[in-house]
Amino acid sequence: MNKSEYAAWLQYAPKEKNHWVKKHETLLSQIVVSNESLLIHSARQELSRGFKSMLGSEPAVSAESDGGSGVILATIHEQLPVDTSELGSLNDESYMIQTVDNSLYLIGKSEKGVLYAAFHLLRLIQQEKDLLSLTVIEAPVNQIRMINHWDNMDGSIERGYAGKSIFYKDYQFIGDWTRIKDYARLLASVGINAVSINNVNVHEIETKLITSVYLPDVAKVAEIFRAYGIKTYLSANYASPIQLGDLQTADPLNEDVKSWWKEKVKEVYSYIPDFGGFVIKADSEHRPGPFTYNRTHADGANMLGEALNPFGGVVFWRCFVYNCVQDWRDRKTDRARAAYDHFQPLDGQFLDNVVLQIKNGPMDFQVREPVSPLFGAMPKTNQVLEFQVTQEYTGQQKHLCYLIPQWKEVLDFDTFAKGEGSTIKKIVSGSLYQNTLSGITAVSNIGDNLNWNGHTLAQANFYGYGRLIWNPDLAASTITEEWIEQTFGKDKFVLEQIKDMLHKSWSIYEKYTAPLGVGWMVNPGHHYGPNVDGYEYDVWGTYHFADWKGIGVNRTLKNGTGYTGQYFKENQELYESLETCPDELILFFHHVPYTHVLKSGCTVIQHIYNTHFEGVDDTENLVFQWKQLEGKVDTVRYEGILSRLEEQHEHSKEWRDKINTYFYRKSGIDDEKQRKIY
Ligand code: GCV
Repeated sequence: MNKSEYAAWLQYAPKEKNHWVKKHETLLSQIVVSNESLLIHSARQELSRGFKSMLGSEPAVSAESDGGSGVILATIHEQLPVDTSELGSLNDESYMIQTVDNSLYLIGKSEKGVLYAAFHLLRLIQQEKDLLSLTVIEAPVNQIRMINHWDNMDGSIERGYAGKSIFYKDYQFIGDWTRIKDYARLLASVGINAVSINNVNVHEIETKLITSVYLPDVAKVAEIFRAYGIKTYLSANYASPIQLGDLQTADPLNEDVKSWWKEKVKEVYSYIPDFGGFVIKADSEHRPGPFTYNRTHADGANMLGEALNPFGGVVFWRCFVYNCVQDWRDRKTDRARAAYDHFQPLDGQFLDNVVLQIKNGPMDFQVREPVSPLFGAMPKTNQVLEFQVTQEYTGQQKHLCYLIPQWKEVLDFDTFAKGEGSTIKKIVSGSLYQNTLSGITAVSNIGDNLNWNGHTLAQANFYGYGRLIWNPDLAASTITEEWIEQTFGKDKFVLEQIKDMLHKSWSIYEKYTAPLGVGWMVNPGHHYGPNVDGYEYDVWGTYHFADWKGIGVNRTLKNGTGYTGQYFKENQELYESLETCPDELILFFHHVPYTHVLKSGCTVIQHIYNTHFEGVDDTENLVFQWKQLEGKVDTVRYEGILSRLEEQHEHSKEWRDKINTYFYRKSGIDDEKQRKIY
């Protein structure tokens, strides 16, 4: 087994006896821990493992310091020679790392803080940072930091590109608890504190996850995650009372339905006392929901909220609700409007333990979309933002597409909901409206491939997601450098090369795929590869409306679908006007002639040609850049990444030629530069 792929960023690579090691080896030779409770035990184990692997010898572990140098683990409740008052106003997951004399104190406000401090220290050691005069104070900005799995119990993963599920096979739990523990280590190391372990499309067998058939195994998984500070959640089938019980209805206002859920929740908690709650996809893409009974989403979510409330459980209610059987001839219905139209009028009607889960954009995780206008538009409702780490529409982990820059753009976006500065990151962290529950969730990109992510460089999206949602103000470059140094070591050239590749990869992917924010243009079903009209005459509401004169969706208030009207005034005006609408979203908001001149000075058609040629040159260059690292990265990872980059380069040509040819044939307009178009 190639350990380097599997270890991801927790490499703990053995160090040369260099200057840094000589300076720090005494400090790292002893761990002092007086109260080794569950999470502190995990922290201590991880430190012992890391120190041993990196420094070559197992650290001594004792309950009391012998007065010598060492790493001391404690919570603020212990007697300490450190002023911990700064943790007073911070939340329970906060911690400090402080050098005092010749020792290093890892102090958590709670046990969980100690665990996070331990992983922070391991990160610093991997990066060979100075530990002899350290003061760190950290608290997560977002309280909910979650991962959603779309794993099915047959072992498949909906939109999974890294093998099969690590949880299930043939409708059973696999029982490879070691792998799940290693997964928990990766999650905790970047501060993830919640995980839902099954697909939001809850099929027949998975509906039984909340029954005695599977709950003992769910409890085992929860036990592993618990030791790493992670709560376990399940996606539940809204129609469970019908499918599992003998009720004829799932009407949320029906007393029998309410009692059924209350009993069901009680049963779940009898197996898992700290169970997190349910993720619900209702009335979405043919899933059952309250609409069947003429009830609202507030009725449906609150009914589950009431059942979970006595146990402290939470309902994540997804807002991905739209008409998925649209007639393509109908130019009025606009899928982008749907979430806002369904949910915004319900503001203030949801219980405190209900959180609306909203995708970052109004459509579906395209390479470029505007930010969903629902954020900030429901001040009295808890909201979490949903990202997609799995690269469904961004190259399926065959193409390199580093998503941290994209997510940062989303988080920094100003909604103007409460005047200037009402950024998405303030809304989802709960600081703008003081919501009781808030944070960020995302669809996982891991599977049972040895390297977890299919593409080893896609590990950076997993790592970066956790780090970014812990603190959305972290610079993308900081996150990237941390990841590279931990994953590939401290070689400067390796660092610069990989960093450069990662940072331009989103833009490269955007160049050779669907242009100017219009999205889609993928093969239906599996969503890999170009197909300009793949969804054009279909039911999904994802159209580009290209004809011989122009392309794009008119979403203006003036004479389009009116979608721009869902934004606060500043953004409404920005998008409404062709003059001010940013180039990269022009076709999302406007239908324009191919000859329309962009702010860049290029016409739309020439932009399409240029970017598609450039994109392919860029993927060729990615291969070239990676080849410079031969001999500097171990062979298995070197070869694995090279073959993915080569595949990306080949496939980008397919994109270039199909898109360019399509638009050349539609428009009849020549490429100014006379390049080869078919
Ligand atoms: C889990 C998109 C994906 C579906 C996914 C859905 C969702 O439509 O293609 O696979 O279903 O989003 O987020 O519920």
